[in-house]
Amino acid sequence: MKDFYLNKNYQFLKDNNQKNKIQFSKKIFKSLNFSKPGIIIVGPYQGSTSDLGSFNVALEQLQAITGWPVFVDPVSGVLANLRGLVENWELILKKNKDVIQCEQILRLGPVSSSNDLENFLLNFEGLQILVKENNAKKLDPFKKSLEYEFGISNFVKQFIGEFSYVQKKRKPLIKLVKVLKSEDKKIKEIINKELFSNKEINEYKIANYVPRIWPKNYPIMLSASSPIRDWLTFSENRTLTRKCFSFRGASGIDGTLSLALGIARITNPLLLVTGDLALIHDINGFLIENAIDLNLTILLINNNGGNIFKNLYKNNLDEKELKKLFLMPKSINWANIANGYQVPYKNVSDFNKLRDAFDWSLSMQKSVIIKVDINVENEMKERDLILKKILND
Ligand SMILES: Cc1ncc(C[n+]2csc(CCOP(=O)(O)OP(=O)(O)O)c2C)c(N)n1
Repeated sequence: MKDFYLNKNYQFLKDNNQKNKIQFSKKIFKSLNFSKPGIIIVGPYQGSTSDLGSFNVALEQLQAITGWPVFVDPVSGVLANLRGLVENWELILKKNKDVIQCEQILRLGPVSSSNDLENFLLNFEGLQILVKENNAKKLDPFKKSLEYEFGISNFVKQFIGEFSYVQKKRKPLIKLVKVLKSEDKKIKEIINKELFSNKEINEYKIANYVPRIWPKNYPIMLSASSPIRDWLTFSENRTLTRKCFSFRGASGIDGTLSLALGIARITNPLLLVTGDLALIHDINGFLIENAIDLNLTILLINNNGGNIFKNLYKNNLDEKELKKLFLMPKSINWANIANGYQVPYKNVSDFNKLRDAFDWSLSMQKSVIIKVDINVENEMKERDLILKKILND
């Protein structure tokens, strides 16, 4: 009797749900107007690895028939040769989001970890459509979008089916791309000039420089906290030539080393870029079977604690509160820690030496730690300076 009712309930819900979904999809298709300007924003890729190829094919088709600009996350899985990519899109949003004149946004996947993007999406008055890779859960934290859960490949298939031949033809890039590319170029010039005016290592410089010197088809994993945010702001899409991994949100900083070691078992040589708290939190990952023999280079950004909070909360908390609650600085002897786990270790103080250290680690073909110490005061000063230059240009 109980089974009968459960079964009946389930059937009932399923039918109704499916009907709603079909109607909803049609509503989505009708609301978008591909002959008007729009943008495509791609967040971290959450689909299955085996679907990544078709994901990129569908995205390429969508871009071709719209001519829209594309903003992508470092871990979006998008290929570097996609037409319409804007490199410094987050800095453009920070500088002047009003250059983005359009009434529709097509979003793929979750929102990237960017306050500027969040503000932009929150205040955007036009239509937002969010395409999820086979994910039935609500994904839009701002609740401003229509969500489509069957993935971009199905979205494009259904869409193209509804289109006339003329609408399906490849379009030239829309005017907005030109506007954004010219902003992009100005920012690029400042980054190139300022970033390498001295050889001192800073965190935001790492985000721009490391993907230039780590071979461009070798994978990278970015830990949560500053690395994923800095790479979004400063890496200028240089992660897109390779596989790039990260995890964020609820997963936080736990399991950083273990995840990197797991990835390195499948694809290597892998570079893990991590903060000091994230690495120490999961340092026992080295005790997992043959971990130290895996081909993993760990770039340890030692800024003595959770420095992200200094950037996020510098206006909300005083120094003492910040230190006690968030920075949690530790006196760690990293050479001894590395030695304890039998992991080769190097401390590096400038970008030339970092390049040499990568060569050294690649020749080792084992887990190694390369530590760079960050002068936090200097980092914050230089970061403010370069941002000012970009925003006032
Ligand atoms: C398991 C877990 N605990 C706590 C947090 C909160 N948290 C977010 S970032 C962060 C600091 C990370 O510090 P670090 O790895 O040194 O990177 P940095 O902030 O210096 O870039 C902390 C503690 C979290 N995300 N996950």
